[in-house]
Amino acid sequence: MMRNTLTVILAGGRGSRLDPLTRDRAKPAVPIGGAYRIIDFVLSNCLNSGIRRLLLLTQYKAQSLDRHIQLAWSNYFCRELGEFIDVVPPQQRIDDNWYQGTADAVYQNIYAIEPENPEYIVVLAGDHLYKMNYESMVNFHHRRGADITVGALRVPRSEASQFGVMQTDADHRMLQFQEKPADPTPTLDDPDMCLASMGIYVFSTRFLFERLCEDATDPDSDHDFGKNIIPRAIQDSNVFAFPFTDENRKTDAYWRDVGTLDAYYEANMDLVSVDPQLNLYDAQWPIRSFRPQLPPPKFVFGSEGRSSRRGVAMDSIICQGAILSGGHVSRSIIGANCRINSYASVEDSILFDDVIVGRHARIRRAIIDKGVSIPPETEIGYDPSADAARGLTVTDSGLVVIARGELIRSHESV
Ligand code: ADQ
Ligand code: ADP
Repeated sequence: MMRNTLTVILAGGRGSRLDPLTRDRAKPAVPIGGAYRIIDFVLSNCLNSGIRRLLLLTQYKAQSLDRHIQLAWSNYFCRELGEFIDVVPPQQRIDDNWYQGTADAVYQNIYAIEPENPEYIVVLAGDHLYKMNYESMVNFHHRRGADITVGALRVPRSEASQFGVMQTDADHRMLQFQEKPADPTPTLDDPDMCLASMGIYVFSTRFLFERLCEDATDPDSDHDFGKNIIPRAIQDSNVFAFPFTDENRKTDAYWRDVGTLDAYYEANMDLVSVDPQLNLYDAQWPIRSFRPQLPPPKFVFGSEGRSSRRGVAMDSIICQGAILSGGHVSRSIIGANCRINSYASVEDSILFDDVIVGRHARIRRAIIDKGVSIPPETEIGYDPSADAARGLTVTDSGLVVIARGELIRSHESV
């Protein structure tokens, strides 16, 4: 079945709610879990599901993403066997517009899909965290003779307004679909839960092409799957919802759209927790990424005068090339090549690559972007209003974010 399938990954969203992490890079390229980028989860799902033909549609600040795909992913696909992962920026082949909505992004690439002649097209988003076997969803689509199948999971009704919300019959046929409704309709069996669209779809190719061409000439359309294509298809076509469950536990499975800084932070903290919902150490479902040639992480005594202190890390992920020389790290992610110097402490934080934490610096509940240097004695995250006063990003929950290139001065020198 997967041989007859081509996959399109939408990786063009702006991710503005993740600012400043998305100031220089697209959301799918934002680092996560120390050694990964957000897009690695969806691409690992593709590889683990047997998907061999992939188009990745980019649009916004794609340089970092593009480089990551070349380094980490292109080697897995053999063009001579008809396999590929192609990164496609908007090429204005059809008109002078960039991609307008998600449906338009696929429409503008019909010319690249058509010669491949796939029976099914899987459309995915490049910025979700989950583990899913897409083959089960394509099989479900095929067995029901569907035109469209939408990935679905149950979410609390209080959160449902940010999603497409569906009603289905007992055979999962979709009866109703509302894109981001203010007053979402709950499921029949639980008034506190709704069935939400994961924004991932399987289409029968001929059906999709017909609908995209029709939609392209509609001046009233936003050219969006959730707003236009799906609601219209329900009226006259076979549209189904594929329930995404944890196949081992038969429960709702882990899925996150890490749209905000707080959601992004929580997803990282899950990865370092003792019993994570998203397990990176699952040999049955490997999550792959680019592995730079770096020495292993090192933990050493740091010293000052006649005293010394162990470099220690607990409940943390420490990446290649990092050196903890007398610094203490707990419940944190330490990126590649970081340095945590003597008497420094890092708690509940995420450090991207190449961050230097000076002696006696103390960091709590912070996200620190690539290459930032924290001077000795500095405190970050202990007094969020002082952090905001020095121009750092501070979220409502008091999480401090330091952007790339931001110069940090210690409190004393503010
Ligand atoms: P949204 O989350 O609002 O809703 P949307 O902004 O449409 O998602 O983006 C979907 C995906 O496409 C994202 O991965 C984004 O990066 C990418 N994208 C957006 N615009 C693009 C463009 N012009 N070109 C290329 N890529 C683009 C959707 C559905 C909802 C569903 C949620 C689940 O519409 O019904 O509930 O996803 O997250
Ligand atoms: P990543 O941090 O995601 O690994 P890169 O280091 O490749 O990505 O940088 C992504 C983009 O940001 C590149 O276009 C690069 O030129 C730009 N960039 C790098 N460093 C800075 C900086 N200090 N300020 C602004 N832009 C930068």
